[in-house]
Amino acid sequence: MSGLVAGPMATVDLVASSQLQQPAAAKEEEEEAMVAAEHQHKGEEAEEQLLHSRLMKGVRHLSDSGITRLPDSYVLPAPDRPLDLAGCGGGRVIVKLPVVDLADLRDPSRRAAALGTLDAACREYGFFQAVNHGVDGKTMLDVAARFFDLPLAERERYMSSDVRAAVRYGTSFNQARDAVLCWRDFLKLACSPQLMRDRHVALTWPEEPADLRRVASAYAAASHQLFMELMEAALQALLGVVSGAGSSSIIGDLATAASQMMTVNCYPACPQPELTLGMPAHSDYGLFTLVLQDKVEGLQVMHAGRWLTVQPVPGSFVVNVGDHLEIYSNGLYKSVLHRVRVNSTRPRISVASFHSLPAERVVGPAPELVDEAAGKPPRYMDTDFATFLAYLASADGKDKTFLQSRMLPASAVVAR
Ligand SMILES: O=C(O)CCC(=O)C(=O)O
Repeated sequence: MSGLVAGPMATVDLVASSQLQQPAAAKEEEEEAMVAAEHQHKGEEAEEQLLHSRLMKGVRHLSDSGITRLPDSYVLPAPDRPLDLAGCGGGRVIVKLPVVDLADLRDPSRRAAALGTLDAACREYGFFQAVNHGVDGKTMLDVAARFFDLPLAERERYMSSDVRAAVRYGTSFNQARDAVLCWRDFLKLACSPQLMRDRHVALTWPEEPADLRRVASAYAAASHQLFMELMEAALQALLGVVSGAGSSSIIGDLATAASQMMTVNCYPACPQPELTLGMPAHSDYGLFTLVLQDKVEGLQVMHAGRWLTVQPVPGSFVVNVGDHLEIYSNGLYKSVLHRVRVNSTRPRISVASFHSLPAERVVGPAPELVDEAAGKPPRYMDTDFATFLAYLASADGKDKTFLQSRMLPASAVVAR
């Protein structure tokens, strides 16, 4: 017992006596240790800030700097990595999506068959490829690539954290909030037809390359036209209404006002592509998204529990159903999770155009598709952009939970 007590007491005594014997030296040592710890802390903080500001410059900058190892901030937890063999990441299964030929849709004698293809694709995959559309995607992809080739100082001029800005350059998915960063830089251009009628909006877009404003403006107008054509086709297939006739058609509303946003994506070559993603799994918010991709594959869609890699078809658009169209179709059309993989050798460029109703518009299931007595209850709550923003503020926004959050309880039980 005494031995147990004696130890600590003796220690205290020793410390006390050494303090008495060398008070100045001990204090100095202690101060030095504190200063050193503070320096180390400040050094670590400064290093962290330096790393953070370096990462916020984006992945093109990192890739150009010749890194050979992926910085930790981009390394996904094992189950989220693209080659999660235990889950559904698995091997590289290439899919050739159903093809909707606009030449057929525009030909009255072949329209019915093309409508059937579009309808089946939206129900089964939530995705299709649109060909023979007449939109000049090549020039748009070319100017997009040249934008990302500009020096960082030029690109950085358009960096903004304001998600509503008419022009916004950034990196990752949501760089201010992402726990793990994505291997992507982007340029977002607000380009709804109403904004485009006000020619000033394009004047806020990047000055370089010199042809960007002209090319992107023409492209925005052409993709809006194509979107309207595809929406008319979808409504005809779903409801049997032609060219906006019928009480619940939203074509008339869209012709008056629509929301449209263009995102130009750059996925540079990545030193360790197996550890990260260009874009995490997500679904899109609007009605239809039109994606133009270059020759490099990377887009993957979730189908029957597996990730399928979309085979790039030069000149085509990859079109996907968004959350609004799933809600409007009362679940008949699927807004499907998709993500982007990167690779170690070939940079990839894509341009995604997001189309929907204006932000203030409420979207709910089309009345024609709801009939409680016939066993077709509404499967989703009405929703608007404010609800979506509230959801984004409350969740991490990377998963499909927004759509799930709008499902009515009965349908949540039978949810995919
Ligand atoms: O880069 C791609 O192919 C897809 C882009 C995408 O999913 C998006 O911008 O939301």
